[in-house]
Amino acid sequence: MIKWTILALAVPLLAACSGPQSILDPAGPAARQVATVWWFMFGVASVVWVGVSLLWIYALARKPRHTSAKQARAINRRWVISGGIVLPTVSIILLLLFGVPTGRSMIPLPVEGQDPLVIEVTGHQWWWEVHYPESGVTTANQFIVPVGRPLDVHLTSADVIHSFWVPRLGGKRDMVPGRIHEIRLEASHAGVFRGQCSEFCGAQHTRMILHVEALEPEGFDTWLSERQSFASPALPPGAAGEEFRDTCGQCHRVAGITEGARAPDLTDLASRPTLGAGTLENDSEGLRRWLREHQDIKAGNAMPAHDDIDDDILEQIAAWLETLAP
Ligand code: HEC
Ligand SMILES: [Cu+2]
Repeated sequence: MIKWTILALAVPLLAACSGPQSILDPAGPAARQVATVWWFMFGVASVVWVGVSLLWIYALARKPRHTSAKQARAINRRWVISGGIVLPTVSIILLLLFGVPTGRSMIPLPVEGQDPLVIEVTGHQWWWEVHYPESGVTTANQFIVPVGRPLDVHLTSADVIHSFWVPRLGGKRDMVPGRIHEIRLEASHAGVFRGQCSEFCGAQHTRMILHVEALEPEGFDTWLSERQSFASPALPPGAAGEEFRDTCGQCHRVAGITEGARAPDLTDLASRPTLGAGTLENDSEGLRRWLREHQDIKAGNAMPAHDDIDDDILEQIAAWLETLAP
């Protein structure tokens, strides 16, 4: 019995503390503070739970004592004042002492000697647009950042309210149409993390996943400059090229080729790990499945089914899309 109880208690502790999306496995200063607040609250709640349980057992076990009505009133008053006023006041002050600096660390205030990198992220139903204004680079569904540099993330939405949250980097913020919210984050070591839209935004809200990758500063500079200097390969000749320019290009941008602005920028498509915001692996099979079956796989997404396009034309477009990698 005891063995099973210990095992049952151990499972959540072992299972939930690591992983690409765990707040208990922080990968940056803001996230570390959030985790500290969490552990503090967990500790206090555990003490309260044990304390209340002990009092409860004591109350059940002790012999009833006879008190006069006056004494009973005094005891009641003592409980109301200590449990109803003193205890909450002290706990809330303690929580604020932890919570306020944590919230403050995610506000993009100017800090001497720091040069934050601005990244603009726009939520769409149901994908992420990611833009680096200083270098003019745009990508989608991936958030690539340098290690050790503060990031000022400017958040907005093109349609409904979404919410940006990369638990291992720090707290979340809503993305509201017509407004720009800012949050300061930082990655303290290289690695792959995961973000997820955290405000219900429609049928495919669960398939709005953000691939987050922190690179060492040199690696990040290379990543950016490769994209700045990349010349997109020419469209396939003939009908396939025309189809892409006239249909797909209405929504999708490919630098130097099409200027669509309603859908993920495809300029560095082949270098991205997933398709449809984390829906499919971006490999040769995944790409072809996306082009043919995306309305079955991610029903209702804003890309119309293209059943009218011949298989061999779509195949030529797919083969060309696979060359879009700096
Ligand atoms: C009406 C606008 C529209 C048209 C036309 C359109 N798309 Fe899309 N496309 C989208 C949207 C919106 C998404 C994102 C869907 C999502 O993930 O929710 C998308 C996603 C994609 C993706 C995955 C991108 C990624 O990073 O996940 C590829 C590849 C793609 N489209 C290729 C094409 C091709 C090829 C054509 C032409 C045959 C085309 N699209 C036509 C709107 C469009
Ligand atoms: Cu959402």
